[in-house]
Amino acid sequence: MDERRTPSPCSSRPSSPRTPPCEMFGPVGIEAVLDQLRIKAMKTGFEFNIMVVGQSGLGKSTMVNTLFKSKVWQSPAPNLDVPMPQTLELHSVTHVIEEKGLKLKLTVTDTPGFGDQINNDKCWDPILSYINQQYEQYLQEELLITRQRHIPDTRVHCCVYFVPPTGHCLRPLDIEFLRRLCRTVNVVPVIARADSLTIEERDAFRSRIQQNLKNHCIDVYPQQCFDEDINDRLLNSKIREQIPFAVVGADREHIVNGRCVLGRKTKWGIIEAPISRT
Ligand SMILES: Nc1nc2c(ncn2[C@@H]2O[C@H](COP(=O)(O)OP(=O)(O)OP(=O)(O)O)[C@@H](O)[C@H]2O)c(=O)[nH]1
Ligand SMILES: [Mg+2]
Repeated sequence: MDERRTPSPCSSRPSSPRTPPCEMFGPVGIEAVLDQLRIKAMKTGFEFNIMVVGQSGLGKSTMVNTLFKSKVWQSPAPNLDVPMPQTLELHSVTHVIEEKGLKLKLTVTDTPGFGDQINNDKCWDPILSYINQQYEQYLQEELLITRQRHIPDTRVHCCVYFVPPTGHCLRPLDIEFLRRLCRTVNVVPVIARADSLTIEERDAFRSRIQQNLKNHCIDVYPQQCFDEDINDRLLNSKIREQIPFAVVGADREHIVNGRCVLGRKTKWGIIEAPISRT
């Protein structure tokens, strides 16, 4: 049988130097969607905004430097041994991180510590109003008829809440703060300056905090709505067991066995920041 095929529109059209031939676009079908999404996500990149909140002196600014292995916040004279200055106003720093072709625009918002006033009533107001302001700004942009193709996202995606390492339980101020914060944003509570607790103290403190969170209906991240399937449920329940995470911040490097490590020097040795250096 003489099998004559109708030439496809692509093959009949002479390909101009600007239009790539059809095969360059790859397969067209449902199975290509994942690849197309991946290519688009690689091109656009991601935005991630973190905020650190907690009482003054708990190591918020230091932790930001530890997490990103860089001086996101600089001391005024980095070469002299000057300690990190107290954070006096809410401010953000943005870095674009690129790894294996994937771009991440990371914004870290440091906040002044609260809780050192005689009257700490409404000390959450400046932080909550900042978070709500970012939602409002984004919404207003989205509502415009001629909106931008890419709306800059300054909404806080994750708020790390520093709990003081008292070893007892959550203080009434933390409970009040967390109750309000959790209604507005994803909260990840952490036990600050965890090097001041022994392992047993830390574990007992963690279970008391978990109980406090439950009793006061404080819904921290990952909330139940993230348990979409059995795998998510398993992973999230493992995370929930570890919450609040114990953290130790350090922004100095030490020489250990000829190796330069970022860590906190204590009487008993150096606690190394567990993220591998790249
Ligand atoms: N022992 C111990 N000290 C820490 C830790 N993290 C930070 N510090 C020290 O605590 C002091 C205060 O740290 P900062 O990072 O400025 O604390 P902050 O929470 O940003 O303080 P404010 O800006 O006042 O809110 C500094 O001397 C840090 O070196 C930690 O994990 N353990
Ligand atoms: Mg600070």
